[in-house]
Amino acid sequence: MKDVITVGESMVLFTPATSPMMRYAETFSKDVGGAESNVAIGLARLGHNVGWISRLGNDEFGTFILNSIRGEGVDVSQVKRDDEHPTGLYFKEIRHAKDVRVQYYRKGSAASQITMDDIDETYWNEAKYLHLTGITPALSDTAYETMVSLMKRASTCNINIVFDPNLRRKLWPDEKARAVLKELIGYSDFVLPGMEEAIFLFGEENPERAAELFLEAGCDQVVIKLGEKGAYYKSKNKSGFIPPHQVKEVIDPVGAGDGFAAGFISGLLDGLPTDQAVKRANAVGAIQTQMIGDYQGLPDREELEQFMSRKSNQDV
Ligand code: KDG
Repeated sequence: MKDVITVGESMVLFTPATSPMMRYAETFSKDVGGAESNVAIGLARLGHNVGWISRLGNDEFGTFILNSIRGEGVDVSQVKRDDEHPTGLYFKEIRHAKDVRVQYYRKGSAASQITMDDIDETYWNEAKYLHLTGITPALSDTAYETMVSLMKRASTCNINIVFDPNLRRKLWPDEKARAVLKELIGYSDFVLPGMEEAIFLFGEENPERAAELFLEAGCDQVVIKLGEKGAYYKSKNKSGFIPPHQVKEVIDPVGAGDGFAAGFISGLLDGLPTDQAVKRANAVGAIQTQMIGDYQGLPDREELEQFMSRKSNQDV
């Protein structure tokens, strides 16, 4: 039985190697990116039993992604290979830590073709947590319909849905994104938005009031990521601000939210109270920013414990 199942697209990630800007770069480094597989890797590194469901092109890049994620200890036995649709690509320019630009080449990708036939219920319905993000419904109408069916189905089983809105404005129009993400929040147990997503969805800049709006939209618990200010969590009975784990310098912010999700779910799996799970989430998110790559910085248990036991994390 798996602790966590996650479903979503992973892509080959190219990062300019000889200049931060793609137009000047002569060589690129090849890597893997994908919010859901980042979370899966984060959980596997923390010792949890996790499976990632997706579709990949039956191409060299698909094989590269599959081998990389398998090599991180994630179960990829459910991943389908597609002869007709390619693996998606994405490019990441880190001009500096506060100016990271991404370019996707994923329209019509294998993962955008995902349907409920790709998602074996006997595999996922025994897991304790199902992790999903708002990237998948942005990929295609089919992927949106699959998400809705999966979430509706999962909410009738004894499985907790953790949903990260992961707004990607390059993938769909704002109005559609707003309506769909609000709909999916309604099927979720836990929602993990960033403050910018809270503002986008509800036009509310105050985290306490925004959290109420998430609960009104239908989830049981919300944890709003406040970046350098930590996080704010709220359920019907409990709420609180959790201070951040600060780091001296952010090297690459991409993947911090996925680290946060991995840390939070890991805390829940270990039976921690919500405030402690959020504290772990803050720590994993902060550690992930210390290395280039969408998941490379994610810590194992020992690194996490060392980091959390430091009085100050400014020296990391
Ligand atoms: O959260 C990090 C992801 O954004 C990245 O790994 C790539 O999944 C990705 C996306 O859609 O941007």
